[in-house]
Amino acid sequence: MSSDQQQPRGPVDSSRIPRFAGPATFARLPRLDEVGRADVAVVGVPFDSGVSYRPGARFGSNAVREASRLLRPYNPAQDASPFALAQVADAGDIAANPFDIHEAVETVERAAGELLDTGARLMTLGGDHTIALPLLRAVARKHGPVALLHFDAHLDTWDTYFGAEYTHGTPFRRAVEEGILDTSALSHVGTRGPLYGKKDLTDDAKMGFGIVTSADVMRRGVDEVADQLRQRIGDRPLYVSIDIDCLDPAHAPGTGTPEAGGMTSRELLEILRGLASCNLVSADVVEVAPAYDHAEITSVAASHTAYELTTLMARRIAAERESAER
Ligand SMILES: [Mn+2]
Repeated sequence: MSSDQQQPRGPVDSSRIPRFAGPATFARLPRLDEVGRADVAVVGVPFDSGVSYRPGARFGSNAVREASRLLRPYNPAQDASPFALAQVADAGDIAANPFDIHEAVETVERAAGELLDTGARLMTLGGDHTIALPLLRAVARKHGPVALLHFDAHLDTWDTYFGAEYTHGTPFRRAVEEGILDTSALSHVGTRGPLYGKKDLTDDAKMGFGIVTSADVMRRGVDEVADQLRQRIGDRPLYVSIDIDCLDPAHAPGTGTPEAGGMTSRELLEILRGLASCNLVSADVVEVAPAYDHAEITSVAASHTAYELTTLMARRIAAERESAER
């Protein structure tokens, strides 16, 4: 870090103020308005009007913040201190209209775009999966079509529900139609569970998606899966969208559309750590619905997932800064 660069302001010191005291920003980090600007902005989108089954993900953003109180500043699995490598700050919530999905989608796109314009990468805490579409629109406006790694039990490339184009089961079909994804590098990971018909899969493949099912992860192992994903992504700008229902209900019961036979949280975290060289430009973790949770199992898993993603972004930011100074 060069001398003119201010040392990032890190989390509250938990040896002085207990972890369970004070307001719950993500990982006890400063708010964005306290630090002025951020390299990584953690932003909530408490919106769940796009769900097809159990509602409740509107409470996910703050549940993940609460569960993130126990995150510590050094990440040994990636040998990095993300909050020292880059300024990470909590940007609060985007206030999306719960009664008007079209207006909510516009609001999220605009607010995400404003944060991206400050130079921040986004670590978004949902909210239901509908929000991935406006987030991708904002990211693509900055980076062009992006590679997408989509962790989910479901494909989320269905066309419409009840005639509605914007739902939590349709964001990636809309994104392909809009040309905001790089269709040479699209992957679903953790896919499983019953579908409406085989056509769901053939339609999805036509859009360019590759599928790594949860059974593939178990059979091939996390290292091989991460290697293959990394090769497919290369150095393209990458967006990672994580529906917490990619995890087995044993690891994430608090979600809207659970499916048996999913990945463990250990497998998810290890695959993410295997993406260390990728150019992760922004990410989301969505579909945490705390009312169906037990003992914060789901929000703890989501907070650690967001922590690994934040670490990936902070490492990339530090590496880019270093190469620019050379
Ligand atoms: Mn989803």
